[in-house]
Amino acid sequence: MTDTKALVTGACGEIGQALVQALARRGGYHITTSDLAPLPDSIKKISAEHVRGDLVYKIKTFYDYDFDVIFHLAASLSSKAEVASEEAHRINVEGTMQLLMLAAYRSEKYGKSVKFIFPSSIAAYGMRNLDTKQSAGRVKENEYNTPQTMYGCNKLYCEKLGIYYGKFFGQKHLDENPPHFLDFRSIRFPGLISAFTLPSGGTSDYGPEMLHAAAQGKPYACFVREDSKISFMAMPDAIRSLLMLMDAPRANLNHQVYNIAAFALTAGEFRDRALKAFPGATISFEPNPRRQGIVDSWPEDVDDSLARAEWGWQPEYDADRFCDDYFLPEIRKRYNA
Ligand code: AKB
Repeated sequence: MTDTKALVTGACGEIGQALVQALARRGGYHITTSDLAPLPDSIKKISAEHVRGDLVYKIKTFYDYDFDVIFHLAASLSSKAEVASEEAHRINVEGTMQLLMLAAYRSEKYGKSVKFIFPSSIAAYGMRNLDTKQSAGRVKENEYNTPQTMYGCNKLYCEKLGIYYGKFFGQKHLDENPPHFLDFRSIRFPGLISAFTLPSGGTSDYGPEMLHAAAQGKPYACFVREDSKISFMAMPDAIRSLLMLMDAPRANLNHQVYNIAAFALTAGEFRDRALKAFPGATISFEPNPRRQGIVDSWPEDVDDSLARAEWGWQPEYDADRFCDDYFLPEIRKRYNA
């Protein structure tokens, strides 16, 4: 059997590194990576080829490749996108658009649907104010689609673009013998926490930053209020969800965009967990108005019943298991804490 040909963009990021390692552990994948940065040691030996540079300008390179599946992870995250909005639009929207066109072209021309796996985000939601956020509870995919950030607008629009290229491109669905469309599948991720890498440029970063700082005995000033609440997930669950969605038979999927959830915590609850594990930790709260505004606009939690029903999603790590079975054992090894 020939290997599945996979492209992973944004391969040097947190999800990228963990995903490339997971594909290699599974075996049977020929992995091409792309990123602005050179490959880190963690995945250097796994990538068959690394295309370095801005996707918008590098896209021509990929027209000669025959990918079965594309994981398009490259993105400028929410906090960074607010200070460099034009650059964020280029990376998040134009880069995605170029790759969708490539996948749509190849799907149609070679009669084989390319799978396009797109990580969207809880940033696609926009809660009008704190009262709405608190009363909304677990939000469904089609509710509160009024993002208040550049990144959220980019993610929501790219979901729509993916659905367009996957179902309606050129309005050819009217044909009697429809051509092969690209197979677009997207997950709205909560904040992700890895024991091995640290995020940068995001707004949910306070969760992982606080825990990593506590483990290293470094003081941490959290940039959101203690009562700020959003949903989070352990990185291994996030990677498992991407693989599960890739593997799901198309016939089982009635939607293109799925929420997934694991545990929702306030920043204060993060602090309590950090102090329990590392009693000497120094954690303070010094809210930054811009980043606070972003977190206040995201829902407290999401309803992931569609993902559970259609492709069997279930997180392995709730807040306790995340701490006890994943994060703390790994982080203690890493920092000798
Ligand atoms: C961010 O904070 O920008 C990301 C996200 C929630 O999509 N981690």
